[in-house]
Amino acid sequence: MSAGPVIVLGAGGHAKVVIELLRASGHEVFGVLDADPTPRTVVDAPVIGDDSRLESLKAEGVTHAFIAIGDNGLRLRLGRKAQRAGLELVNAVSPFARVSPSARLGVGIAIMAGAVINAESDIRDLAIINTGAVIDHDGLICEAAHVAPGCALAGDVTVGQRAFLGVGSSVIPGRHIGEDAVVGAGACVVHDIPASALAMGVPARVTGRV
Ligand code: JB2
Repeated sequence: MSAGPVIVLGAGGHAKVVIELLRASGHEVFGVLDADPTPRTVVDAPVIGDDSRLESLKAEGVTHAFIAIGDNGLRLRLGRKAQRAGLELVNAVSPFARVSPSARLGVGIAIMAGAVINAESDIRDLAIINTGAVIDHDGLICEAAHVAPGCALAGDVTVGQRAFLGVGSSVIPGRHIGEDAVVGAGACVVHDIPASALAMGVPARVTGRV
């Protein structure tokens, strides 16, 4: 399914994965904008400038954008900026992810290979469901949250806006992760985690604020 030419923001590691996902779904990647506009390629896509190009891209026939930046706050801000410039945010969903037909997806979302999103889950704008992560039924992943590779979220888990769940972490059913919270790699969340908390370990304990 092709939605028209896509501009990708960000030229780092995340962008490499995203560009390959977009191509695998039939999208044409027009080019990449990065804070460092030095001409180069990212998995063969050319860096064509920085964000000052955003406003003029519609006139060049670009219709869609994808924000391929891991920083959750920045991704959310740039996503809204691209929308204000008249670009639609496209989703980058691996053909090897399994997304339930009853799941709801926002826009600007990355869902990597091996991810599983089960029934009636709600994945909001600009979230990342990374490689091999599992969101069981009725999950709510809020705007610009990032569920890192290999995470396992049981049913009814909520992840707040811009929160980050580190690689291989897990969450028992029904727990809430507050907005902007960070859960360390391999942690096991058995209690709710407050907003902006840093939580680590098994079971996860709040060790500070981010
Ligand atoms: O305001 C900006 C901006 N700020 C930084 N606009 C644009 N268009 N680009 C910006 N950047 C660029 O984002 C930097 O110049 C850099 O090229 C890129 C970030 O690359 P980096 O490799 O540091 O991180 P990443 O966001 O691609 O990947 C992180 O998040 C992923 C989800 C890493 O932690 C990865 O390991 C992770 N898989």
